[in-house]
Amino acid sequence: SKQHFPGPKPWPIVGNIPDLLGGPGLIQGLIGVGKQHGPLFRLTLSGYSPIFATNYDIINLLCDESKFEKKVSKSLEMVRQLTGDGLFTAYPEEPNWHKAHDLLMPAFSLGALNNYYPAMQNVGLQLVDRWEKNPENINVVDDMTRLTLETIGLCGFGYSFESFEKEDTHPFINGMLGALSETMNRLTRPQWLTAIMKGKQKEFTGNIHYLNEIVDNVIQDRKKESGAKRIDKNDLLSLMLDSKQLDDTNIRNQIITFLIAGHETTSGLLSFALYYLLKHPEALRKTQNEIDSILGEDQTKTPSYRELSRFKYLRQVLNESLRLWPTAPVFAVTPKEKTTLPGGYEVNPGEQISVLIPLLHRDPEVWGDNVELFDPDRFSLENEQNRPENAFKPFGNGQRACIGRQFAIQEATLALVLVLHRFDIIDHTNYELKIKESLTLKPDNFFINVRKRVFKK
Ligand code: MNH
Repeated sequence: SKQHFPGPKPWPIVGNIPDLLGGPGLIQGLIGVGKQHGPLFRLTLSGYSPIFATNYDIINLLCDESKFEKKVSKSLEMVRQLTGDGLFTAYPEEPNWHKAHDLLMPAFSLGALNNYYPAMQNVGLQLVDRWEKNPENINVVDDMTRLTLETIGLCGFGYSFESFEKEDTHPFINGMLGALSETMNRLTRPQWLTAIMKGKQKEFTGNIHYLNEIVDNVIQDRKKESGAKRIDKNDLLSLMLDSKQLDDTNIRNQIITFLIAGHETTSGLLSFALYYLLKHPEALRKTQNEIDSILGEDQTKTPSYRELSRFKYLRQVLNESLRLWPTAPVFAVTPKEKTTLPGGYEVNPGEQISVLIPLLHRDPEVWGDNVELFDPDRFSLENEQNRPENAFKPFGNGQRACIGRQFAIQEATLALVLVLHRFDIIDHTNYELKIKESLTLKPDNFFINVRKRVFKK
């Protein structure tokens, strides 16, 4: 028989919005509600009623691509105003998704990534340079964002935001963050209120026009470059232009997509990983021992592209950080046909079912009793082999999973190798983790000192 989904009782007019707000953010609000009302519940938000899933058994079913497909969720629908039919926000049936996916997948494969390695190395060295010159009170999230933004800008379309040369945030980024934060605000702000906030509307469309203009100029400039000079630019933009498969608007959408999807998530990962290493000296010691054993004591050495795969323990640290704080914490699916979920709950095609990844990653059935403990050994080869599939989903699911995952892991590995080979990290503020939400999750107000490591003779 048909069952009503459980969930906190909605208030008149405002529904469950008060259950989510008032705390540190929407996602942390959802995690709180999920712990109480999971594994499956429904909320009434402004104009829609999404379903949420929190445990392994249910999410494992939702990952079956013969029965469920990606849903462009209400929040992605908002992001679509910036990214249109770019990969991340394209509807499953949109032809441009397949076209762009087939074209770009090979460019993100492990084999192709060594193209970008020189640029990644260069940016990584700029980060450690900065820290060498200013070892005190380092704003970790800011500097990691400099790193990831430079990297995606250079590897994606040969553009430097000059993040390491300038203290101020680049206007393009301010525009992007401004537009993104307005999209997030609109999720919980009543529609009638947005409709009368003319100033906000103007700012929002102004930001979007500005982003489009900058990116369109980059595209036009590249088109004007001739033969050899252009072929020389072995980046995603040249690939898209030379293939002649995608129109200019779609290329613009892909570039803005890579900037949005590709920089905050990775800088969040790097910041959480440093946070956990700071608080777990044993894991830090193991990580540094691994780095030293591969690179030796010469701190000017950078790992070669092929050496990157040897940092196995560091990879476990990254995975364990992504387990506890998957920086893109939600993805949504919808059934292809009317389906009944465990417990007798019926869902129709088009309905949004959101996977709360941080709770999946804390399901004791998979991860044991001590799920809050940071323990990179969970990702030892043996433990990985014994874990059921679909239990670890920081990059989403199936054909709509993250196209940039290897890119991100490579970038994060290289950056942490360079940092931890050169520096010890010091918790001078006795930092207590607080999480800041935008589209993604990041440690809030997180500062460290670094000290040059000296190898004993
Ligand atoms: Mn990424 C999709 C997480 C780094 C570009 N990414 C996704 C999804 C998750 C995700 C989750 C699935 C979303 C959904 O189902 O709605 N991404 C991450 C994380 C990191 C990350 C946790 C870093 C850590 N992503 C990157 C980088 C890039 C990138 C770096 C680009 C350079 N991601 C994408 C794109 C998609 C995506 C593009 C959409 C893919 C598709 O649907 O075809």
